[in-house]
Amino acid sequence: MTPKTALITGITGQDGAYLAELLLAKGYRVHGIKRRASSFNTDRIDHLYQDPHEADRRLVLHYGDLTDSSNLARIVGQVRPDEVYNLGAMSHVAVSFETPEYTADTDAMGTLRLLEAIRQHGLEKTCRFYQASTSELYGQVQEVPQRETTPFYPRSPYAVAKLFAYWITVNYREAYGMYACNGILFNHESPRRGETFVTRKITRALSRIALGLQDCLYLGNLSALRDWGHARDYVEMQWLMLQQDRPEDFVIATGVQHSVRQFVEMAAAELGIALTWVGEGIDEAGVVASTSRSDLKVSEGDVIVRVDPRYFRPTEVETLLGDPSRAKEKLGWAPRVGLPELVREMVLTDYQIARRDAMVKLAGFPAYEYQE
Ligand code: NDP
Ligand code: GDR
Repeated sequence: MTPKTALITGITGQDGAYLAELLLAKGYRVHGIKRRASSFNTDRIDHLYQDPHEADRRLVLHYGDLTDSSNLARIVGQVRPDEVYNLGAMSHVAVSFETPEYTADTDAMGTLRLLEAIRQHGLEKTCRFYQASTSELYGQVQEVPQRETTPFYPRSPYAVAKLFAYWITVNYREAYGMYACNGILFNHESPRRGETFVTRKITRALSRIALGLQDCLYLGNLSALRDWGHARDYVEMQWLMLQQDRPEDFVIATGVQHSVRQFVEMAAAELGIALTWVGEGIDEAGVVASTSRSDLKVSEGDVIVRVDPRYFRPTEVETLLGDPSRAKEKLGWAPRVGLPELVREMVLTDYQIARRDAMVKLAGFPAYEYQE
């Protein structure tokens, strides 16, 4: 049987890397679109890299961008994929308030450009299309928990752009009979998560604080509630959604909710740091930390977490909780990893990275300091 060919936009991102691994393991030929950057930006997929001079490569990267329709059309025409996974996006909600027009161009128009490229090459009846939709569509929530039928109320330029992408995917399904579907994914994290999303920011910073590389972690809204799952689990569902008899949209979530504050506590506990919260209010919240572990440097009485209003969003999504019943029933899908294991895996990885940085510093070399 001829192996299937997949095209992934956003292959250099968290989900793209896990999905590429999964598809390669299933025998697919995988093509990915990467952006030109002034530095290497393929860290997450370097372990999958195959030299361009190798014959019969199964992973091929193409330079491209979702803002460039001729580029997308050319790649789709060359690759003639059986499946397209549109994971590429300006995916940071807070940053979308800073770059709203670019976000709309990439996340909304980019999706349309990709769908049109498929149609332009006459592939609309053969190529299956997955759109990375998001729980951010629910924004100001209208129903708890959120399911496929819950009305949308987006609260950021990112979410509004993704709303267009959601509906244009539905429209191409209805107008042209395309196998096109939306995965409405709730937050999913991993050691590969970008460093400025709150979970990774927390596990990275607390690990660095524990090793004396950083003094304090500054956060925004500690009360925000999210339904956090593991990215590796969620990409499996992205693939499953394209293997059904007919295209449908699915909510993917764990059905369990925690606050940002609880995430901080869980990560600190993994590191052996005891926290005493001092102040509940938005501006006074802080954390006094102490540790029972002699190998950690945090000392009793250190304030290691503070709230900084610069991380508040002009309009916030306070609470998200998904109902994955439909995915469980129809796709036979259930998340395997719960939050405690996820936090443990992220802390373990970030602690190793921080240890390496501490050794580099000890040897007199400049250590990586960047925080946001
Ligand atoms: P990441 O931010 O880790 O990855 C985004 C990817 O998109 C990167 O490969 C990035 O490239 C690429 N990209 C950004 N802008 C463009 C552009 N203009 N043209 C082409 N590619 C571009 O996101 P995740 O992997 O976490 O998420 C994958 C998708 O799922 C995104 O669409 C996101 O919005 C959506 N989503 C994510 C959820 C989550 O919790 N992770 C939940 C719900 C939806 P580069 O590496 O060069 O920056
Ligand atoms: P989110 O993820 O906005 O849900 O979007 P993020 O981790 O950025 O924020 C989650 C919640 O934590 C609060 N928060 C902070 N967030 C960040 N980034 N930095 C902070 O310092 C901080 N302090 C508190 C936020 O206000 C928010 O309430 C993610 C992205 O992956 C989207 O692409 C995806 O669509 C959604 O998840 C589902």
